[in-house]
Amino acid sequence: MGTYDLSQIHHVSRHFQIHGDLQQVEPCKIGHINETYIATYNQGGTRVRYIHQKINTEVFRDPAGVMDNIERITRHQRELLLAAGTPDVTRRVLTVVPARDGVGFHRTAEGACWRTFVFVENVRSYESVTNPALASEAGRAFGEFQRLLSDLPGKRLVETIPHFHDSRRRFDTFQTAVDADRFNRVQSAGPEVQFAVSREKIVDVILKATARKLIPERPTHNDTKFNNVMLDITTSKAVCVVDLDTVMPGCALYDFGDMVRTTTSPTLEDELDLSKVHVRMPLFRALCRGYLEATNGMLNRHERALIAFAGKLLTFTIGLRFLTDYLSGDTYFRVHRPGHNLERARTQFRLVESIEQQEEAMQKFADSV
Ligand code: GN1
Ligand code: MG
Repeated sequence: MGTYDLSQIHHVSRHFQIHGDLQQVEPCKIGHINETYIATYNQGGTRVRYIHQKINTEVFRDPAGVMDNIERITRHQRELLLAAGTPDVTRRVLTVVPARDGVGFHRTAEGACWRTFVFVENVRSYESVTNPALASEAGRAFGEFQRLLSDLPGKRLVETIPHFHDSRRRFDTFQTAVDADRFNRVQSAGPEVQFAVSREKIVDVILKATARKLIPERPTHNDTKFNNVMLDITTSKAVCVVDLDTVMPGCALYDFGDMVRTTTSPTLEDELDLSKVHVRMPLFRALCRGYLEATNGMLNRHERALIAFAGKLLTFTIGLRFLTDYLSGDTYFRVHRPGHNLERARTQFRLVESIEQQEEAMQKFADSV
């Protein structure tokens, strides 16, 4: 990010249906893909804030499809919450602020795509989880998110990144990057490459169950990192879920798996001290209970039987993506230092090992909820 241009944001902001004077802009550094800014406006003497976000169109090649999905799902969730009499609905679901021409995003003369959301006040996110109550909130938030989409009317959602969680493809892309070794980095990633190759067989398990229709397709979030849950600053209760670009047809287990990856270890995803990286069972239990209670019987028995496995698979697959990006010259995930993607991969793989050690106990707990 680094280079942001206030006058550019001023210019962009004028294209949205906002009735106020822009006073201040702050870049928000969370997230590896899009550029996000928090903008403060004076609206009739009151301070109001909005999010302006530049969509990474290298990653999201169909921004109109992305925004169409987001407008549909947020509208549906808002209607359900309103019908249930839920208070504070503009904090519970993101609100898209359309461009002046009524479209969900604005394309600049240079081709950049920007969108705007109402800023949700008095919330914060965390990069890691410190106690079971927070893990439970994560499970509840994403579980409820999935449940509120289970009866989404209308056509199938757009696949905003085709094959996003296709672990077989992710593995094959990794293999191709190893074989090509365009950046001469395979040698520096010996143990990680070895690790990935030795786990190849896990990549087909959920895909096979899906192909056999044992596991259904559902509208899912697909990027259920803990920092995508906004928690109330005062109560620490989950308020809403953000980062909706990858909401599309998917598998509930992938969402759960990414929650395991990002809530059960005390560490960040790029922790260097691998001795600290491990699954804390009390956090897993809290997460799992929160999620299963919020989805409220929605999952079938095949999905439920793969709860712990999903944690392992997702952690492995994200590790594989970091490793592949390292081997391919760091073009996808934003890096903050040389070797960053390799470090991230190493941390994910350490967590995979920890899940392997506790997988049986994790699944046993899931079966008991
Ligand atoms: C990316 O941008 P961010 O941090 O929300 C990535 C996820 C990864 C995650 C790893 C569209 O998400 O799939 O799990 O990094 N999003 C995309 O931290 O690729
Ligand atoms: Mg994301």
